[in-house]
Amino acid sequence: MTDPRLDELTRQFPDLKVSVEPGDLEHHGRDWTRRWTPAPRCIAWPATVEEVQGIVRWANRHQVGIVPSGGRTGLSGGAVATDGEVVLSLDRMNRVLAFDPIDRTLTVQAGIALEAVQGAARERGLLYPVDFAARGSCQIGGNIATNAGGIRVIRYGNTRQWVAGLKVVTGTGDLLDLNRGLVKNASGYDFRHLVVGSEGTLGIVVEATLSLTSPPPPSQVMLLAVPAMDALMKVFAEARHRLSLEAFEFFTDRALRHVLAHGAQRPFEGDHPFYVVTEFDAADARAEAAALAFFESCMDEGWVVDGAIASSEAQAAALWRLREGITESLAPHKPYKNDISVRISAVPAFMEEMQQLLTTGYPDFEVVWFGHIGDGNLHINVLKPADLDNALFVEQCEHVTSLLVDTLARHGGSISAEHGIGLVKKPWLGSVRSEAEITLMRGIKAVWDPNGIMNPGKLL
Ligand code: 2HG
Ligand code: ZN
Repeated sequence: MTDPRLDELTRQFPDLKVSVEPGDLEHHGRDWTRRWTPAPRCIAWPATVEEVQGIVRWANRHQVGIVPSGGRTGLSGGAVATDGEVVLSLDRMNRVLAFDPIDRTLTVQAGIALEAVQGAARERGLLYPVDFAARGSCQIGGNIATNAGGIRVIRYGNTRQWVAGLKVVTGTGDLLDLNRGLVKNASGYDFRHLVVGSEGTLGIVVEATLSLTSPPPPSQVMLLAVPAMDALMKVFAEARHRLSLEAFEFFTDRALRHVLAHGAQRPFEGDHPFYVVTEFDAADARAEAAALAFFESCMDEGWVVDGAIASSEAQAAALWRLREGITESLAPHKPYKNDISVRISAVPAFMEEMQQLLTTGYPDFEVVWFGHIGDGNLHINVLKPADLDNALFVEQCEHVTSLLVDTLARHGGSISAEHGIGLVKKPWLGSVRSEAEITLMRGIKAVWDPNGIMNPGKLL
């Protein structure tokens, strides 16, 4: 180490793993956005809560920023370190600490991968139901920091709903033990919910007690071809009415084209403008008959023109891949991502307006729509033409975002449904949160993190 301040830290915590290797700085200094050049001071991998507290206190003494870091699968620049920060990686704090079958809770360290949480719940005959494509790499601490949503929100809600307790190291280095797994706790402000979705700006989640639930009955996965945008929500209403839904996702033909080019299997012969992947309970013959009746009624109405139902786990996985593989298949095109939401009832009118806005706003760019339409959450990815400079591309896209926020505001929507504000959506926070709210946020931040060392520059 050549930095005397870092020497002080490693002297105080001899077991703390720290790296200043250029490869580590680059790898751990960025997330999936790839828009910023990583330039952290060092990467630190604490293994204990005491080490996390030590790093925070050291950072306060030296006025050094800390970027809490999980699996860095984020899409809003929330885990990017560009300015001499310490990246505090939770990678080594990845254990299951406790399971309580009566409370039906699993206590884990923050650096455990979502998939490992799901597996630990499954081994105990239970379900941790939050789920999305990055499950293998993202970490529960990051899920909590962004209140991650995903593909089963329609039934199970967002991450917030499953957090029964949290241990958090604040920006001053204090350790808070929040809610302790209680089902009922009417003792004032619930800081647990303040930390969920705070994007690492208030403190570092080091431990979480997660609620688990009973696994759902056997399910079926269906893929539907939908001929027009205005039919999508009609199919949704019908599905919600007739079936017990676990997921209802949509994507366009363009999205399909990219996933197929990425190795997925074509589901039907014909091409269709829109597709829906839906999963629903199908425990018995009655439920299967309901599924068939749903499909037939959508066909009769002309809202659906083709369909496939998975008859094995492998087929179900293949249908899900068409939806879950989209982000990865688009990544080489350096997409500009919109992650927006409106109330479910506002989706049809909003989509119509959006389509017009995007057609005029992006006459030359390829625009790919997909997402959790059953939650009112659309992912609109704009692909960068290969010959266009990235900064120029982002500038043009941001101009359209400025128009989009007006449409969103008129429909009472949000500029970020589930990816967070981070760096990417910061210029538009004021379009979805009032001045009074933002002033309160700043005040809260100042109390939790008086020296402004926690994830500096993100969110606010
Ligand atoms: C998804 O729903 C993720 O697949 C990523 O939230 C969305 O790539 C995106 O824009
Ligand atoms: Zn999503």
